[in-house]
Amino acid sequence: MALPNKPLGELKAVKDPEVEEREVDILIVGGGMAACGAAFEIKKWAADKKILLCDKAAMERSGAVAQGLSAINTYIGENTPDDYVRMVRNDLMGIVREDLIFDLGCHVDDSVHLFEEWGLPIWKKNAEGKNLDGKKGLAMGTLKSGAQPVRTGKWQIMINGESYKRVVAEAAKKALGEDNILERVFIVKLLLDANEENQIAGAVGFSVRENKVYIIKCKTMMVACGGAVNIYQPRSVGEGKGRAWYPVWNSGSTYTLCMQVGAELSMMENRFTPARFKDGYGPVGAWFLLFKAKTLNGLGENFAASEAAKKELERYAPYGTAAITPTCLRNHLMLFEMKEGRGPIIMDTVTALAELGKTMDKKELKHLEAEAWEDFLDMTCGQANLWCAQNCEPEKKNSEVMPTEPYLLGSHSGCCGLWTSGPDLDWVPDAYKIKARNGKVYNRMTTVQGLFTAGDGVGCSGHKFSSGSHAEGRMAAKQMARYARDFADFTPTLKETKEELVDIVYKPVRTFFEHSGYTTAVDINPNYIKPNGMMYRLMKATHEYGAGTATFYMTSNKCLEIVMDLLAIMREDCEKLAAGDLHELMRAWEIQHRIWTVEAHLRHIQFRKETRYPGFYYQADYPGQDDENWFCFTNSKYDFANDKWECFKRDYIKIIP
Ligand code: SFD
Ligand code: AMP
Repeated sequence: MALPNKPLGELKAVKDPEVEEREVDILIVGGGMAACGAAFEIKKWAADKKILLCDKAAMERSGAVAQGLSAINTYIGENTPDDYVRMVRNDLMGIVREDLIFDLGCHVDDSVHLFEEWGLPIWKKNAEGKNLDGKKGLAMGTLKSGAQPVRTGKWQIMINGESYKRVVAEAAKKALGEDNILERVFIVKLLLDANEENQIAGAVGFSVRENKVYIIKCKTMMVACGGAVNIYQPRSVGEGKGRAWYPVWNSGSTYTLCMQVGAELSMMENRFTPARFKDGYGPVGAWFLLFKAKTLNGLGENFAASEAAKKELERYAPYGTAAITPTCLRNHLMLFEMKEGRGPIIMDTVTALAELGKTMDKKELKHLEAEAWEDFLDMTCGQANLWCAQNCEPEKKNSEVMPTEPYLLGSHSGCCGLWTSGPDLDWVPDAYKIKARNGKVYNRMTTVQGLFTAGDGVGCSGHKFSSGSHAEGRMAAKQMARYARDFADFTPTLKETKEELVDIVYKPVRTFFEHSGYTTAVDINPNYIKPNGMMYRLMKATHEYGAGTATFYMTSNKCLEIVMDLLAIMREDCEKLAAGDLHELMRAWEIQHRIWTVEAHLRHIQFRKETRYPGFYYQADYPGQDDENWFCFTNSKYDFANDKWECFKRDYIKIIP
């Protein structure tokens, strides 16, 4: 007999799970910032409708904000939505959906005001211009009542955000009601309607805490499962394995779930490889913006201010020469230095803190140092641990910065995702509006009828961050309520039988039971592959051929051809995935979602014959930007029935001058 898969701790899977069938009007998949926004908003517009939210984890600590955050990166405040569009457009090298960005810019602050009302401490400026954090900030009143936030950059404000997600989840749960929420339920697949073409009708998933499959029918649905992490070999290996910057548990479900039912993807070639504190993945924003730190090359030079950097940036005008250098080009400059042998890149924390300290008394200086630690303790505590482990006091010792492995996301400084409808307003071009079969336009609906998304799911926009994702979830919720009302007569009907769906979801468990007795080592078996093994296969392939860190983010036609071949074989072999417990069953589905997502990413890179985002990735056969042929959106659609991908262009339309 083979040894049990995991001797302790995990819940063993059984061959025949219990099945629970539900029918609701509105289904929200995910429990992160966008889904919490939707959960908070929806009852106000659909009090009479049945609503259900499914999160694979526990909402208080799920998704990207699980560890908390130390800043809210999108707060419009004294700025204008037009200017917000210009900032996002420049950062994303020109090709963005200005309708979506403007629309978000008009609503995002309301979410921030709610966060404060719910108890999130937001730093304030006092009359002398000093920073007041924590409860002290409250003395100045709320943002809504006119108090001034502590701006780091033009758009970002500081918070004491260790419990940010708890605060937001609590409000979401209260508004929606615990009875309407299923936590620890992983959604595996979306289901189309049997009668209405291209209409969403439900989803199937399973509990990771009991042997139970959920089959949920709905009239309309939002998928907001965040971005994709661990699709490339992470820089953290060995004892550091498990650390990443973006949330390790977000596995591209948003993109895979939607593309598998035929939803159109957009700008999937775009990725985010953020510069982060090396090995701990600590974000750099507060250091650059709040502490005014500079990065130095290995020779101690402020390379970003050099003539060589200026020349390099001029190649990417007007973006490269704008007042704020786009995120990908900031990376590009770092990589330039490293490739020339002038690495590593160092964040000069010592000088930055010393400079700020010049105008401070002893107590204020201590507080400043505490803030430097709190920045990480609030959102990336592993980085603070690493500083401790390496005897690093940032006022005495500088730290290295390094671009990470690639992540796919649509809410931070990236813009991949689904092609969705813009708002039904007269200034929005028709090409940006998606009509349902009743002829009406539903904001944030994908090209599948009744299927909505938000946050990391909405492509071509970016720079929404936590606040914008929440606001976008609320916007989508309102539209779903409208859809559920407009299609009140629609009864979702599934194509698949209950048995067929259980067979799909529990296939890895059944494969395991059928074959695990064949060998003594449970992970090694000629009849199956474990998700862990598949994960290594995926990471090796993307790392080496798909513009991973192994090649300084460089790929080529030939490399893409090879990785496509490898992905096709992986997809074939996924039929033989085996899972002995419920955690492993989740891993089996996560890896499949990852493989599909990264395939879409690489197909888009293959299609776009230019290098639009130097610093994020390079296509060696097409270096440089080709505005004449590629100043457009690249979209794709997967035809599940015939296993065919189609990649095509859609026009970019400038709305804001
Ligand atoms: O410092 C399934 N982000 C930052 N935003 C800010 O406003 N300020 C910051 O300071 C930011 N920084 C930052 C950020 C993120 C991280 C990880 C760090 C630092 C370390 C970005 C925001 O957090 C991000 O933009 C939003 O959270 C995106 O919201 P959303 O809703 O699109 O994704 P989510 O919150 O990750 O939630 C995803 C949910 O889906 C669930 N899920 N549920 C069911 N079935 C499945 N198959 C599922 N797959 C996933 C998840 O459990 C989760 O609930 S800084 O770097 O700039
Ligand atoms: P990060 O910590 O890198 O995720 O950045 C947080 C916020 O600060 C985002 O809005 C970034 O766009 C912005 N940011 C980070 N670094 C810089 C920089 N060097 N210049 C301007 N903005 C930055």
